[in-house]
Amino acid sequence: HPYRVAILGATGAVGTELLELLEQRDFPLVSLKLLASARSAGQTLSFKGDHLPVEAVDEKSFKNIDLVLASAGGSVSKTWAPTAIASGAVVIDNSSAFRMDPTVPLVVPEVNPQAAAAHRGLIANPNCTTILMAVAVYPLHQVQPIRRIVAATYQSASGAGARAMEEVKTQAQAILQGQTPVAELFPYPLAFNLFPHNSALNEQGYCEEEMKMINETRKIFEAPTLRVTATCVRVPVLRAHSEAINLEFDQPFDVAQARSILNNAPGVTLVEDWQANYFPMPIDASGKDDVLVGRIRQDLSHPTGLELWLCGDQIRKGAALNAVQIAELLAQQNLIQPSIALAN
Ligand code: A2P
Ligand code: 11C
Repeated sequence: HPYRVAILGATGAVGTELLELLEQRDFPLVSLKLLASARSAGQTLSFKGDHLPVEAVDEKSFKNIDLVLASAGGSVSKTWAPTAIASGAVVIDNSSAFRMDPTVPLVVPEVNPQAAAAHRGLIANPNCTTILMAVAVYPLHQVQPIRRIVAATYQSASGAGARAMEEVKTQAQAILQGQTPVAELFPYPLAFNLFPHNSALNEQGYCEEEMKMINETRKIFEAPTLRVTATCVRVPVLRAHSEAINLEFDQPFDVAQARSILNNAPGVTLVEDWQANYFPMPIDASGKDDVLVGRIRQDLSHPTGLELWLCGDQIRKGAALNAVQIAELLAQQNLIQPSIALAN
């Protein structure tokens, strides 16, 4: 049963990756429509040897579309997802707009594939940093419930989109030429610098990115009282996010057992060469499907604590790949149907 698919935000960092993954993974489609803003209308993008036109999204864009992969930001999703669903499409949304809506499944296929079946025409793809952490931490949580997670992130420029990556390169060139770097998309120069994640701060001093890690992890794990705290930082890496994660359990967690669990966990590759001091790095994670995990060790400050380090391509597993995996899951279970969207 092949599907009529549309990508909303096709020209963006995640959109172009979606296109590549649909081709590589040979997703069952009969047609592919590329949608973006009016700025991009007339451009073409290549797919399976064809040059497909990019169209400006409008009211008629979702007619005769079965599946929409949306990655054009929260406000664009808020504007267009209802239109797409009303015309019978199932939407997989990469934005944060609907993630915490209790009627919307928030899915990481390695963690909670069962949640997808309850969709009412829309499934949310979690935040990238959250997905990477969930993939690495859930296999341990299944063996022994986690009591508390303390995370620190090192997030690449690509998390802010394709243009943000260009901005860092331009800043680096300026600095190397002895000029003053210009910050436009980011609030401050990122090249040869870093800063706490620049999303909006709440009254308690947490930024949105940190609150996403807290709230989305609880929803995905179906653990509403799980204690999670995070400090999110933007670093001058082009692609792939890194995270230092401290886990606290009720009972001591044997390090060898944790290593063996993660060595067999879906979506995880263990990268640990203790002799060579070689562990996951963003350059190794870039372009890879798996989350790279290493430096698994006993927390010396806590008898039931574990430390680990991970890197993951947040455009891929953190966004586009996770969305395509959700689409594959829906296709396998015959859950891409207008009847489902419209009946609810
Ligand atoms: P466009 O290239 O026409 O601006 P990124 O996350 O890399 O910045 O990409 C954002 C994606 O969302 C791009 O494909 C962008 O298209 C698209 N987009 C941004 N604003 C709109 C809009 N108002 N309507 C449709 N697509 C949009
Ligand atoms: C970043 N993770 O790296 C963010 C961007 O919730 O989808 C993506 C925000 C989101 O800045």
